[in-house]
Amino acid sequence: MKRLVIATTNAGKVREIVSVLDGLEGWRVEPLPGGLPLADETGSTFVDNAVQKGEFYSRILGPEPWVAADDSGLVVDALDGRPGVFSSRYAPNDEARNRKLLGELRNVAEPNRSARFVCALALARNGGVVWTTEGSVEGTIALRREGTHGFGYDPVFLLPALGRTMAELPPEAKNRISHRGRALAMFRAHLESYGQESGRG
Ligand code: ITT
Repeated sequence: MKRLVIATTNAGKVREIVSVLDGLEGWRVEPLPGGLPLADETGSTFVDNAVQKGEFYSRILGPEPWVAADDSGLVVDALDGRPGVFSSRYAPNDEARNRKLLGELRNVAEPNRSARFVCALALARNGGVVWTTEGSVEGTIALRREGTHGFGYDPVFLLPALGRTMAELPPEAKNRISHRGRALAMFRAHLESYGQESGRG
């Protein structure tokens, strides 16, 4: 069995990643051990930051386990792409982040509230990234928070085709259409090919 450590400190991400990678043949999926330092996130793209996290945690965890790192966030067109790679640093917690976002968009009319979630994933081992992928999903910023599922900006991210926010979708439905779900589908397929190879450790 190969070990895959999910290198994120975000419990919402862990739930989604574990649920999509569940039952992956040849792999044992594990959370990040507690008490580790936090990786720097100084890149200007989601992929850059996922690579930084992957390199950092796979160096700390040593040569054996594989490491999956996730950098993700919300890109709002009316804010010239903000909060983008600064999504987690936009305000101190989810509630404050959503309040600040709705405040910044107070005077922005519905046709101009377009946005997307982006998720970059990096697969790393022994300090080096071996593969990356990215997924995204288009939506708009709702006028108010709706829904209790998910995490982060989900209550304010409206999926126009469904007429619901991401937080109104049950977890399986979010995983089918979300930025992370899309990136994870490719990630899972990639891991399946590694899992079938024998003798690669
Ligand atoms: P790690 O770096 O340890 O993975 P983090 O939460 O700091 O944890 P990021 O730097 O990638 O992760 O920040 C992502 C931000 O974007 C964070 O504020 C999330 O709440 C938000 N975000 C990411 N994916 C999301 C999703 O599926 N739904 C809602 N918000 C999301």
